Amino acid sequence: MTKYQFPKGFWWGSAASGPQTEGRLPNDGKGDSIWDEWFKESSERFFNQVGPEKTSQFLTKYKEDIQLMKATGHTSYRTSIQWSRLIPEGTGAVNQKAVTFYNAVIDELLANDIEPFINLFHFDMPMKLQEKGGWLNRETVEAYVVFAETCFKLFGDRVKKWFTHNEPIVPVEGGYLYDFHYPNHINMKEAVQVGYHENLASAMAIKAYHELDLGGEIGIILNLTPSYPRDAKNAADVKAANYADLFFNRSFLDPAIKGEFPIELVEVIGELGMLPEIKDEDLELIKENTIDLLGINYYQPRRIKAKESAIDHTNGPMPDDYFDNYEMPGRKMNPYRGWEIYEKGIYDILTNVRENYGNIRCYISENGMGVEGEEQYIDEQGVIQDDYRIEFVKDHLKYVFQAIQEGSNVQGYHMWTCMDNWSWMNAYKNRYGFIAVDLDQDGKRTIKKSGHWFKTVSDLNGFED
Ligand code: BGP
Repeated sequence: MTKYQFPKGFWWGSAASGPQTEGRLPNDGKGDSIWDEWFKESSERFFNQVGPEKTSQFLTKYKEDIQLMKATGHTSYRTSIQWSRLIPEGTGAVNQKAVTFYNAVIDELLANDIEPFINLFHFDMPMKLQEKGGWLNRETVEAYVVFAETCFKLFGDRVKKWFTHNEPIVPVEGGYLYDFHYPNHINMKEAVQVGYHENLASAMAIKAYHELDLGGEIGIILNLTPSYPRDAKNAADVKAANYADLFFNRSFLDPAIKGEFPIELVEVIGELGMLPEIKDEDLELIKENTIDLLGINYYQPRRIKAKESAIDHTNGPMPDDYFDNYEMPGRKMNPYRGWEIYEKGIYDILTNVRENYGNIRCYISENGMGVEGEEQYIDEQGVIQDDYRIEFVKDHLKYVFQAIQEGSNVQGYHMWTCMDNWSWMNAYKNRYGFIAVDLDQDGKRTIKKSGHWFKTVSDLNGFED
């Protein structure tokens, strides 16, 4: 027994996504997603102008990579099926090369006792659908359900953990509010419609999955960012934090688990005259098709104070009209990513899910630390001595452990990420992996100290201090 001994069968692994790892090959049949298009249009917006085709070559190196997963103690691994690889136009013909590839990955994982967790949408809208409005257009919802069903039918005999979306609030924020995803609009009314359609698409995919009766589970992966008021005794700060929680967490958490949008959120959007277009039967469908399993991504807390700065009317209403972000003095930072490190946040999320969301089965689906310039920590054996990452994971796992002691229904921990991968606009700036990828040596892989450490944690199902 170790000091922090996790429940038997706890899932140890990591998460990644198709668009961030696979890469492209000539004649692989993949269609463009918004990332391929955006890079073509504006490569200067990507760190060192490295684009999505230069990802970690999982497409060709998956066998080697799965051996490395084994060597780093993985019992499970999450990736996503790229919609634009499987159905290049977004609707219509299925790309048989993609079917062969995903089948091979799934079979290889299972042959190595690593359970595949498969996500369906990881920010990667097929360009053909984006041209018609992407998530703004209800036809995309219908197309997504066909994509989801195609995946369930092709791979559902072996894949027993499915997720409808990864961080669905992020395409809302990035694409329609804060300009870090294509199509780079800043328009809250559109943001609301996009978020609504993602919620609806999720419920419809859940319905389709359950109807197929394939004997697995389906859920959603949410980045739950706890909103802490500057001063818990200051009513205006608390109110502001509540708004941030409604906009960025509960907009997906409530419908996913309770089947309903929070009334306060509906009220505030209604006051703005921005309620989405819905069809009569939608809300009942959302009500009846909730998740089996919740994935929780946690990186950083959100610190909030009452609105003090002037409201910026340039782009019409914005969520930020209701709160200001607060830079807490003395906060611990990851300077590379500019994110606060607050380990207890993971415990607060798990407690919230336990107390207010029926203690639904859940797991930590992402947590991690992106660091720039890790080459400086390479020792004589060529291994990156990333003790800071080990500390980071340990300190979070201790809080996961505490939540379990208090009754949280948390089933596992997945690190972001397995091997260094392409982080959207940040490309390869910050490295997150248990395994280093050397882009100058054809993507050569080397397990970092943290990867070796994680193997011992998985083997012992826990760790000492
Ligand atoms: C999450 C995403 C991942 C991953 C990670 C790291 O929000 O689900 O795709 O990229 O964050 O963040 P970043 O890549 O922005 O540094």
